[in-house]
Amino acid sequence: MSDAVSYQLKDGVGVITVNNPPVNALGQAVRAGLKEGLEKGLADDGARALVVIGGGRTFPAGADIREFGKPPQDPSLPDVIDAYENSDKLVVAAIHGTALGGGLEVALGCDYRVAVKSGAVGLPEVKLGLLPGAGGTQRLPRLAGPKAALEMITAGNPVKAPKAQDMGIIDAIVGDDLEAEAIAYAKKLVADGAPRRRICDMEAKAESPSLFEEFEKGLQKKARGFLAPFHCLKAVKAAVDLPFQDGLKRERELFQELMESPQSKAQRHVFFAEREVAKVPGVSKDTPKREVKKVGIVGAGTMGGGIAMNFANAGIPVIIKEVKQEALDKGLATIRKNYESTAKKGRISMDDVEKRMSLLSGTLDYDDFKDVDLVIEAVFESMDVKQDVFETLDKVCKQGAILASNTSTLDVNRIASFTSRPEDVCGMHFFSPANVMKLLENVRGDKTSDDVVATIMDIGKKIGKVAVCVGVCDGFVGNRMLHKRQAEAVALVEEGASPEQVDKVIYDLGFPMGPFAMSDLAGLDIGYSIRLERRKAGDPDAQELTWLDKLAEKGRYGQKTQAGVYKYEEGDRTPKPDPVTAEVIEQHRKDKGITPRDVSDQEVLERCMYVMVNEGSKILEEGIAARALDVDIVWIYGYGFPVYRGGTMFWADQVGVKEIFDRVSQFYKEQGGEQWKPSPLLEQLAKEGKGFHDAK
Ligand code: 3H9
Repeated sequence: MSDAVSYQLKDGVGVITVNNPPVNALGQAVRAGLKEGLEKGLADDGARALVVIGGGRTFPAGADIREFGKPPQDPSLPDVIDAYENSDKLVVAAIHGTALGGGLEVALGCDYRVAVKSGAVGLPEVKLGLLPGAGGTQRLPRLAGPKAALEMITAGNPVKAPKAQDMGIIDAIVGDDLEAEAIAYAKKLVADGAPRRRICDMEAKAESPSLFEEFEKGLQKKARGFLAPFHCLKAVKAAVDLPFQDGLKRERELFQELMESPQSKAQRHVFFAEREVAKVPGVSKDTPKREVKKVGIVGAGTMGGGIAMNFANAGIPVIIKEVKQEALDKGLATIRKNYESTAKKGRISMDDVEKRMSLLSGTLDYDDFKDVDLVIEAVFESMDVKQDVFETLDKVCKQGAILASNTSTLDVNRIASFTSRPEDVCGMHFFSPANVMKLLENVRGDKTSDDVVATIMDIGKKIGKVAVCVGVCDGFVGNRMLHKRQAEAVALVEEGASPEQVDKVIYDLGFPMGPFAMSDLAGLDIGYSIRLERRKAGDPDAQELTWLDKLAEKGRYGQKTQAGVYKYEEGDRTPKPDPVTAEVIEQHRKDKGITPRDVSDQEVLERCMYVMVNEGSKILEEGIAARALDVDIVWIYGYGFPVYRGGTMFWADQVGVKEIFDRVSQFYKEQGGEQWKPSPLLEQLAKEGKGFHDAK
């Protein structure tokens, strides 16, 4: 037998154990081993029943995703499961860890399922742009009912064992000595003469006649743009409408369609990219990490407070420094309010609120930072203010403390130069709201030491962020690209497009909102004050007032003043077109002597998106991001880039780098501007017929 699966007779029961670390994925060797294990068990006269179990940390967590897209190798997972379902001996699946995807499908091919209390089951294929393709869409509705199956399969979230037991998926929760408990359970079933329980013999009955129609309506809102959830729905419907074997056939067809779709390729890319970003070039598993037992935060404003919550949530004590008692009290009160509102929604208990609040303390005195291991500065974006803060931190913080800035635009190398220990200084750029947004751009300065980088990447994971390591430049990866898109969006409107048109094109691509709805959300005053600073500093690109600046000058700051690019009804965040904006734009065009022209949606798409790809390419060239996948993850977790398009650079590869290079070159010829100067990397890849993800 292969090493990946072993068979042993124990106490009259044949035990088939999967051993394929880290997650017992069902690759070819495991599938072959499972089949062989079953054959051995059936041939073993001493085995009255069989148990399937995962060795190590989990029951199989699914098919081996790395095999997808390669030629299929026998035996197929559906065939293996079919063999278990039709075995002559009763089979019990013994679950611990996470029985996911194909793993749960194997368990559904067994007669009974037992699990330890901490175990979980789920069909997360939808998150990879797929559907459960080894009978999951046909067996789960028969076992748990179509409604519950629809919910589990279209959302893809795991369900803890006790809930799974309530749903009928798990037959019994057993003690932690899982193997012994499962053997005992199997023996008892045999002794009691328990019947075989093939799920394929059961019937799936829709709970209501309009179940699928109503569910689809909900999906249209929740899963806009995604293909897989709708295919999942069709497959589950087949479990109700068709006999088992026909349903399996339908499931296979739908699965194949998804497997070949660009969406699934993109979502699988995101799955691996999300894990790969944690591996920072030059930093290995052996790079030492510093211990972070206590964190100091400078600034109790919206950002500082949000950052503090992340650490308290992870059980790490935080001390927050403010200048005035009033600001400190206000900051802590806001944090409490946020926690209480989460508790009201039932997501945490009031006990949790108190536990987390007890980890937070405030101070007006930097001396209280003497014992912190990490400081994150979240004060006003001004180099002078940062200088003050970092000079002080340098004086008060202990040797070895990490000094991080949450700056989104300022030069981290300059900030480091204000201290006598630039090797301990880095950026930790959180995204607003900092307690919600998953992205963390960890900025490595020229002198930041490797162990500091290793530590902040590790801390990012501990506080539940997706941390991406980036280099120093204006706006780092995300905002640097965003600024290019924003400038292009503003220019498109100046030339003749409407803000609604630009927003619709970007929304239709799958973003949660377009550039102008986003400006209204962030506040037009923010961009306006950044441009004022730049104007003062003599930046030639910021000398003229844009039409957005003119709106801001009228006090139209966006959602917070119920008027910005759009207008907003009281208590409603839906943007509505506003004639005032149209007038401001018209006057602006007149002032500049511009005759508006028709701008096509295709031009909006190309200019807003290709300018970002060109900038992303420059970011790669300069080594600000190490790999294209880092840029992808920044855009997915920081700006809502549609997951099913795989991130900016993955999307560019799917569109075709050559096509993008040609258009970028043309825009450069027609309009000039640094933003359209083709990046040499873009040009090189276009010439070689490669994509960003082929480049090393
Ligand atoms: C499926 O089953 C299709 C079937 O319906 C039909 C077939 C016909 N394959 O996440 P971690 C790697 S689709 C290959 O850091 P954790 C992962 O890349 C599948 N590799 O650990 C990483 O590698 P590295 C449905 C996999 O403890 C390492 O394992 N199943 C797979 O934070 C550790 O992973 C899923 O979608 C895989 N299936 O979380 C489950 N899974 O160390 C996907 C993991 O080189 N997996 N790896 O970076 C997960 O959700 C999490 O990995 C899990 C553990 C919760 C299991």
